[in-house]
Parts: sequence; structure tokens; C-alpha cells
Amino acid sequence: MQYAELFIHSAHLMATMRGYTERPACGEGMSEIGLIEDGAVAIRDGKIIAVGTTEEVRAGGWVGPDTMQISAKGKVVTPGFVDPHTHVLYAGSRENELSLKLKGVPYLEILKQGGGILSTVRSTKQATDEEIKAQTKRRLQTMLSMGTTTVEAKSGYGLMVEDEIRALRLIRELDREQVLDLVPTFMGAHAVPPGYSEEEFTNYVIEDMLPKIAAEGLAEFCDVFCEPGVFSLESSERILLKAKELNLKLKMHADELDSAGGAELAAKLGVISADHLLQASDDGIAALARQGVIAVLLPGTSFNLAKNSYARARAMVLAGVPVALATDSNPGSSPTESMPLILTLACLYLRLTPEEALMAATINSAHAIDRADQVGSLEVGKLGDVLILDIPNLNYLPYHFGSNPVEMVIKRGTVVKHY
Ligand code: IZC
Ligand code: ZN
Repeated sequence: MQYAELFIHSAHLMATMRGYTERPACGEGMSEIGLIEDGAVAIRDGKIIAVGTTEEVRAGGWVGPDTMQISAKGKVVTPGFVDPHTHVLYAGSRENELSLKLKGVPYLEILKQGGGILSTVRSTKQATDEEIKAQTKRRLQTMLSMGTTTVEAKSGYGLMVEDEIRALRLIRELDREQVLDLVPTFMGAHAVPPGYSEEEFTNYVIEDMLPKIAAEGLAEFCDVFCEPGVFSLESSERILLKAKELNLKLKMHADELDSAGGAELAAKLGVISADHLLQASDDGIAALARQGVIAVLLPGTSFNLAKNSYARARAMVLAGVPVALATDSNPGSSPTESMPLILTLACLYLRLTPEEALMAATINSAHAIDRADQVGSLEVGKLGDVLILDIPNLNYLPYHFGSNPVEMVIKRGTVVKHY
């Protein structure tokens, strides 16, 4: 339901994440979630106009006779989750690869055999625009129901220029046709298609794809799967330098499966975020901290690849790297839409505290997609993207897993989900 004015009040706890709009939280700052007891937030025309205790906001005269009032008594209120790393646009699925996975066939071996990413490239190519959109809308709807209100979406299941442009156009259409806000990333360098050497395909990305993508204004970020056996440090650097020249902002899949200096390159290029980082070296982590690169960690991927090893988030927090969290939602290594699950994995296996994990999933994620001026915290002027969680305290959020803690989702001041 849409109301011009909305007043959410009496929250047992409200985590505002205030104070980190200019810079992401790092170090001890990652625990400063700006808690307000008996919290309230007022929204007008889709934007937050007041935040404080229930008494303060009422006394401020923000609540009029026509204001829709919602009690969050006994509940926890947070900003909507921001999911800053997904491959959510595709057709098909890859459950047929489960038996290979269970036999221990590595992720990159499945890709080498023409499966993995290339299998999704084929199923996406065969699908109509409407089919791709319908399948993606269902995933976005699941994300929304689990509290995600802003999501980054990568291309990368096209690989040829016309298919990549198609993917980015569909992302733009989906942004307009459904509730979640989508942030588009070009990731033509996701896999090397059959018939190309890595160098030939890298040249193709640089000479044919990037100029067209940039000219159409279809993407805000450029990302590369920088990984030994996929795109080398050299190829990744060439692609990202070209993207920078064309005014795209930079991201990098770095040090996911093998340690190869991905974090160091991310720091050298000054990317906004370096993602995965399971195998990042100590020097790499120090370099990320020096450059203020955000580490987007994806524990759902470690979990789903049955890695038994996770990114060294504690070392990153200690070094002063701002940490963010994402689902990596994709049909191969992380077939999930659930940020609450990611928060659980982040606490249990990345060893983040519930406060740090929430920071990582809201304002720091917003920074990772350059949206911190609009979302990620409950502060005056930001979008009215608010969650009411049916949990008694913050620890309960990662503690109780596998079900959905979200009772109500408010997107731009509109109640879009209500159980
Ligand atoms: O479809 O496997 N890691 N890209 C890099 C992916 C996972 C997506 C996929
Ligand atoms: Zn990814």
C-alpha cells in the first residue's frame, strides 16, 4: 500500500547505521550501528524525513492526521538490505551439475568441460526476453520478500556483444518494471567462450564490447572474473583500464579460488570493490585497506562450493578494510536470494559479529555500489527503504537460520510486503 506519509514507531530496537554516508564503516566503526531503543522513522513521498525515538519524532510534529502509522512494538527495525554482487539475470538452472560437484569435480573443471557459466550462457541465449525477465522477476521477488531493497545485477551470460547488450537492456527494463532498485554492471569478461583464446576474447571485450556498452550508457560498473584459468591479472588490468577510460566504475572478482595477486591489483587500480577474496594475501589485504577498497564477501559461495574455507574477514576488519556482504546470487556457485542466510554464514564462518554483519549488509554494501547517498541507513533524506524484522533482538537475526525473519518490507515509503 502506498501512503504519502508513513510513521513506523515503537520499535524495540532500531539500527540506523547513521554516520557512514560519506565513508564506509571500517575497523571498530563496523560495530557502530546507531541503535535507538523505542525507535521511530517518518517517511514522506518516499523519503525519510525524521528518525529518532518515538517520542522525539512525535514531538517534532512530523506525524499528521493522514499519516499511516505502523507499530513495530517488540520488533527490530533496520534499513533494507543492499545486495551488491549478483548474477541474477539468466534463464535456466544448473542442478544437473550437483552430482559432479558431489563427486568433487572442481567448479573451474566443470567450466572447462563446457558446463558451468557456459551452460547458463546457452540457456539464456535460447530463452526469449520474456522468459528471462519472468524467471529473474521471481528471483527478485524472493529477494524482496527476504528484505533486499537494492540489488546490483551483472551481465555476463551473453559473452557476445549483442547478447551482453540484451542482458543489460533487460536489467534496465526490470529496474523499471518491479519494486527493487537495480544497479547494472557489465561483466562481459565472465568466461572465455569456445573458439577464443583468452587474449583474443580480452581484445574483443576491450575493442568491441566496452565502447558499445559505454556508448549506450547501459552499465554503471565494469567487473571481471580475475582468476587463474579464467582472466589473468594482465587481461583483467587491460579490461578495467579501458573501462575506466570510458568512465565506468570498477569492480573485480578477485582471489576467489586461487591466490594470484587479485587483491593487490584491485588496490593498484583503485576499484570501488574487490569481491570474494577467499585467497587474498596479507599484502593484498593491507593494500585494500590503504586504498579504501571495499571487500565484498560472499560466504554463500564458499558454503555452496563446500569449500570449508572462508574469506579472512577478521583480518580484513583488523586491517581497516571496509567489509560488505552479498549473496552472489547465481545458478552455479550460489543459487540463493537470501541475505538473511548470508548474515548467518557471515557470523558463523566469517566470524563477524551480528552488528558488523548488519553494517556489511546495509551501508557498506550501499557504498560498494555507490548508492550510500540514497540507501543503506535510516537517515533524513535517504529513501524510505525499511525492514520490520520479527525478531526479539539483533543476535536472533543470524542465530535463527533457514527461515525468513522479515515481517514487513517498505520500499520508497511503500509497504510492499506484509505478513
Ligand atoms: O554462473 O557460475 N563465480 N561467476 C563467477 C559465477 C560464479 C557465476 C556462475
Ligand atoms: Zn560473482
